[in-house]
Amino acid sequence: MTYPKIPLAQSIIEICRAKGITNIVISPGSRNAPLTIGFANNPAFTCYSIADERCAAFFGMGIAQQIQKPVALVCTSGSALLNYYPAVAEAFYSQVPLIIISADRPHDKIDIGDGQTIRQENVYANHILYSANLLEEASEENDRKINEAINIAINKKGPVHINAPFEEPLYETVGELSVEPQIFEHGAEEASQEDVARYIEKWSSSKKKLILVGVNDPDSIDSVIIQQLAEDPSVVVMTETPSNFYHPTFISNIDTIITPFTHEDFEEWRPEILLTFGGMIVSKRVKAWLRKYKPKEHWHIDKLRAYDTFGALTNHIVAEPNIFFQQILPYTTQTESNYRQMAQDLSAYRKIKHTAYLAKIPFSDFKAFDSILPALPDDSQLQISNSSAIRYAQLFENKAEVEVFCNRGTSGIDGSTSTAIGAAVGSSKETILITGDIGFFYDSNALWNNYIPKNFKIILINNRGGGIFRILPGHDETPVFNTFFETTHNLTAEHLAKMYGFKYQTASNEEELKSELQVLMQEDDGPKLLEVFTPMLENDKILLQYFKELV
Ligand SMILES: Cc1ncc(C[n+]2csc(CCOP(=O)(O)OP(=O)(O)O)c2C)c(N)n1
Repeated sequence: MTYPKIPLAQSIIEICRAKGITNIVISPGSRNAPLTIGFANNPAFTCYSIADERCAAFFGMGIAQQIQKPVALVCTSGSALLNYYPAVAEAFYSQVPLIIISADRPHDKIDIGDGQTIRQENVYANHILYSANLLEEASEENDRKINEAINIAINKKGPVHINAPFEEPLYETVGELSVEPQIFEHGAEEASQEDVARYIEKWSSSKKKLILVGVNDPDSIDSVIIQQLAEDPSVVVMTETPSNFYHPTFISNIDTIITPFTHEDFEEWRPEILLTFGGMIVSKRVKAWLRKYKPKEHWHIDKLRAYDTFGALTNHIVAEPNIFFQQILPYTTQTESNYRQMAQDLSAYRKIKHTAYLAKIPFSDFKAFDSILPALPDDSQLQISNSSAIRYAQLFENKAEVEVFCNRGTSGIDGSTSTAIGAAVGSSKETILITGDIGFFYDSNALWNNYIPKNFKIILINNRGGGIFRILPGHDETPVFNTFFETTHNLTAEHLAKMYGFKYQTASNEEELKSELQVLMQEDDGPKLLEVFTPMLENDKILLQYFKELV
């Protein structure tokens, strides 16, 4: 076997191997040569080469999101590791394990005028779970820090940083390891003793319980629990599109239901207990409602963190949601209530209005989603970019068989395509990305990637700018709006598709979209991109009128 000669590089690689890290995304550079040579020559690892570090990091995050295990990112010194930062922040807030390994110059070479040299230690200080600032010589102290970083990434699900200084020569190799790094296990964490009896009593006696589920992994809750929640007349379950939490009685189009609410409606729907789990909440309207009409109690279930999203947090239940439900639901009793019925009735009413409205509107962003979502193949994976794509998707009842993911940690538009490609690589499922045009062109380097599976597909909704800004209050049709908010353009993806080997299709009306979707979903020998052109000046009006016609 070929190993790097530098002992510290050997230690990092061996500890990664011992901890079961197998996916390594490497960006080119010289300072990281000892790591690159070591990882790439070792059959224990699958290595990916991605030049643009911003894309590399989101790509790695997409793999980690799917395999639920840390992915390591390896880059050179200087600004290279700063380009990881958007994905580091996203992984931090969306609890995805990432191990960032940056090569550095030795301490005495920093700030003396050398090139590609910056102050790398603790560079992600505000959004990292642990920073291992290593010293140049291999040592037990270094081993401890490397172990600690990887253990934390695994157990606390998030990004960690290992900064490794290497001195030249960097490319020398040896046939035998010169170190035997120590492997430390993570200390067992005290299981928290929740006040189960109190939860059971409160749950049984409350007549209005609202469960709100944000970004959540598929198949994380037992079907028996889902059924029990669905059958309880005092429980209303509201789910967001990336919650992957389905039952026909659950409300999956929150904004459609609550946007037309009056003060009296909000009061009537105000829960006694609000129970939340999963990550960030997309719906601004549900946040505004519950911040103003606060529940008496807000319980958030999460093994690691609880944000006080509604200014009403009373309990952080430190557990896996499934375990918590298993602990309390069998011991609760149902209480008489019309809460769920009220929700069901309104939901049925809104459905009629929703369908009637869609039947009469012209082709637009909104109408496009009505064709796209039902066309997704069962058992596929949907990745959605930020901005209005995720918000439109939330207005529809999505297929239970389709898993949905969106980078809601920081809601950036900067890495949706890279994440989607990583997720396609990390999962065996057919992956479809729905993206807006600004997000797509922003992250077009994502397509500069040799690992794109042939069943990867992009549906690009091109409304010639950031359509979201037309929907937000404050829109005023001025040159300043067009230039600095919407960033209006006439770009298309045709040449990018050609350059990166994607089959390119277009659609500009409903009929074309429906037939092009069929072509898109057919098996093929390479990835495909369907660009859907929608009317920039009509989209916002059509959406805003929708909310008016729901009552
Ligand atoms: C990295 C980053 N920069 C800026 C923003 C602010 N932002 C939110 S949406 C948006 C425009 C997105 O436009 P597009 O992708 O075309 O989607 P559309 O709104 O048209 O659906 C911008 C710039 C952001 N979320 N992330």
